[in-house]
Amino acid sequence: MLDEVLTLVRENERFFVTTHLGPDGDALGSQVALARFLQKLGKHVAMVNSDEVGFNLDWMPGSQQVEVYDSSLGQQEALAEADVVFVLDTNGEERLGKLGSLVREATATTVLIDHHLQPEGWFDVEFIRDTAAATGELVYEMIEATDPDLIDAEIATALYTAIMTDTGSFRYSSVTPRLHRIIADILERGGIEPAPIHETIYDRKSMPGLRLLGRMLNRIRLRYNDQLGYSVVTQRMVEDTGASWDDKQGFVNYVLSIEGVKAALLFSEVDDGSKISFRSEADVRVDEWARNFGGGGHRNAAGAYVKRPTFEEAIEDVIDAAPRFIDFEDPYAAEDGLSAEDEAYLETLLGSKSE
Ligand SMILES: [Mn+2]
Repeated sequence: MLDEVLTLVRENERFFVTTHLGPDGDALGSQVALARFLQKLGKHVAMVNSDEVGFNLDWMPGSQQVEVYDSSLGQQEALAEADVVFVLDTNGEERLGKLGSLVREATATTVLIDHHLQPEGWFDVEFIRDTAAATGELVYEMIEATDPDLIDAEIATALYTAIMTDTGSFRYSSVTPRLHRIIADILERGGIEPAPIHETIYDRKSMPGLRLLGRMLNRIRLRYNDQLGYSVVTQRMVEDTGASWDDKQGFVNYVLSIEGVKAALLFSEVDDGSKISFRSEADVRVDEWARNFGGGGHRNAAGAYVKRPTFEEAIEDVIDAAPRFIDFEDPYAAEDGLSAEDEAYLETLLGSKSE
């Protein structure tokens, strides 16, 4: 796996690096870090994505070199002439957008570097580990195994952002002592401060985005003994607040943060149904549930696009299916029968009826 990828890096000159639609911190950070690493080895690198870099990440050094795919001749040549194509942070053709089929059919060796479950089978080489906290962790391992001195401020900033954003600022169950040692190494070698990165990512909320958050919070509903929480972002809510769809990033985590809620969903209205974010506590899995609706992801964070005639139908179908994938505790059934008090109470009711 890793050895095979490093051999490909050593023995080739032209690389094409891409990542998924709506690139998040891990996607973009991994892409920028890998590209700069390759460039420092004297390689020729093209970074091309189907989607543009969002405003919350456009500050990242190196992100300006990422091109949006527009089927220009230059981009087609970059792909056609590449020896190796790296696909980062997603393991499926569809998630690559317009580039998906082109990458899949490319003559280059396609290499998957990713931490999601169940990759599609068309990659030539895979460096994947679903227990990795972020794709950035795997990119770090590539650089570390080659020459850790190559980690400069730009690579460090990109990798720190990748790992920080994919671990909810180092608080998910994927965070280990080893990951903290990697972070320490990244900070020391890059000579960078973590605080400004946190501020830039988390303290740049727009007023319309906060208004949208307020509307979303107001619409949280609880089901299954208050152990499932869900809310919605409708097209109307986005229009009314003047927010953008990007603003709903992280919203689902507010729903999951409710005490007693072990799984949370955010339904985003689309014309033909709903896009859905699934989140769960560490010992609860949502990936099978998402997969059942044509989606996928991690154990505790997954997504799906459910097509239905109406938004409401999509919500209903997914919520109704919940007990097939999650064990909701019923506080009454969980007890060993009824308490003496309950028995006595029932007897008075039954007694009065039969009399
Ligand atoms: Mn990731």
